[in-house]
Amino acid sequence: MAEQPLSFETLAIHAGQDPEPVTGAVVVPIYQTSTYAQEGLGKPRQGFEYSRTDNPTRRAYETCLAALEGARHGLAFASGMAATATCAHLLRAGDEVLCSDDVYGGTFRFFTRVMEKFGVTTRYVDTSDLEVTRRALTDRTRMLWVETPTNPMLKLSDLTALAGIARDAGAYLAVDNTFMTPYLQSPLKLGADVVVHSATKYLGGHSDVVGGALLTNNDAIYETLKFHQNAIGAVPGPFDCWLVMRGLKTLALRMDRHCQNAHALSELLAAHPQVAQVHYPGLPAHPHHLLARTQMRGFGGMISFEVKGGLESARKLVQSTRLFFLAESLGGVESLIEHPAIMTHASLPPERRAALGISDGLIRLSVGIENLTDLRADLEQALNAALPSRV
Ligand code: P1T
Repeated sequence: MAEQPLSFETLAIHAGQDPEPVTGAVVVPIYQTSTYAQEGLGKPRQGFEYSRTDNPTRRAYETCLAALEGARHGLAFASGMAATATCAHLLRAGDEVLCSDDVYGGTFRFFTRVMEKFGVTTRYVDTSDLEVTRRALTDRTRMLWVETPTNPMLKLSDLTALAGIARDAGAYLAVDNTFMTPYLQSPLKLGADVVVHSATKYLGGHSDVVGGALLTNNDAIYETLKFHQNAIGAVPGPFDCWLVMRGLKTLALRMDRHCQNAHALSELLAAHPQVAQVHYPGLPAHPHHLLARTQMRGFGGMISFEVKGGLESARKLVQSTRLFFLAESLGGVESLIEHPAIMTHASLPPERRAALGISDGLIRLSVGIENLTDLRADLEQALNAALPSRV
C-alpha cells in the first residue's frame, strides 16, 4: 500500500526535524558554530565545512520550509531583501524584469536603485491585468516578479495564467508569497519557478527575527541560487533559523486565526461611516474575490482601507489604537497598524503612490491573533477618535 503523504501541519513539525542522533533531543539544536573539524584533509564529516555554506540548523529549517512549499529545494537568507537580491542573480546585464506595480517599497527600491546600476532594467505593470502584462513583455524580459496579494493594495494576480505567459516568453516567474504563506497559497504548484519569502513575517510569526527564503523545484535554478547564497553570503545565523523553524510549527494554527480575525474586521470597516473603501480579498466586493476563492486557501490577515478625512484623520487613527501597535512589518501574533505613504512605501515617488492608490488616507492593518472582541473594540474606538469633527 502506498504511504499517504504527510499533511501540512505534520510536515511543519516533523520535516527535517528527526530527533538529534546523539542525545535524542526532540528539538533541532542551535548549532552555533562557524566551522567543523574535518576527519582528514578534504574529508568533512556529514558534508559540513563552513557555516556560510551550510549549517545543520539552517539545513533543517530549509528542509522544513521546502516541504511546506511543496518544493524540492529551500534556501534561507538573512532577510527577505537578501533573498530577493540573491534571486536577482539569476539575471545578467541587458535583461529586463517585469514587476507587479504594487510591490513592497523595498522591492521597488532594490530593482530601481540597485539592479539598474548593473544593467538590469525593471518595468512595472499591473500583473492582475493579463493582457497588459502579456503586451508588456519584450524579448529581453527574463523575469516576471509578482506579489499576490500585493502590498499594500491587496490586488491579486492569476498565477496559473502568468506562469503560462512567462513560459511562452522564456522568462522565470518569481512569486513573493510572504502575505499568503505556504499554508494559504502554493505558487510552485501553479507553475511558478521560484517562491520568495520574507520569513520576518508570518513564517517566524512572533516579530522577533528577520529572515528570508527562496524555494524552487527546478534543479538548475537551485544550483545557481545555492552558488550565489554561498558566494554572496547573505545567510541567517543558526539562532535565527531556529526561531523561524519554531514559528513554522504553529503556522497553520496562527494563519487560521489571522484569517478569521481579519475577515471579521474587514466587515466592520466596510460598514463604518468613517471608512471610504476597504481592500480585503475575502470581501465579495473585492475586484478579485473570485480568483481569491480558487487560488488561495484563505484570504489572509492583511487589510488596507481608506479613511475619510485624508492625512489628518489617518494620523489620528493610527495614533489612537492601543492593541494595534503603530509599526512597520506584519505577520506577527500582535496586531499592527501603519501608514504606507509615510512608512513602508515612502521609498516610492509620490506620483507612483498616487497612481497606485496609496493615498494619504490609506491605512494598513496586520491583524494579529488576539481575541476578536478586543480587536474590534480597539479599532472602533480609534475610528471614532478620528471622526472629522474631533480632528
Ligand atoms: O524586511 P525583509 O525581511 O527584508 O522583507 C522584505 C519584504 C519582502 N516582501 C514583502 C511582501 C514584504 O512585505 C517585505 C517587507 N515588508 C515590510 C517590512 C512591510 O511592513 O511591508
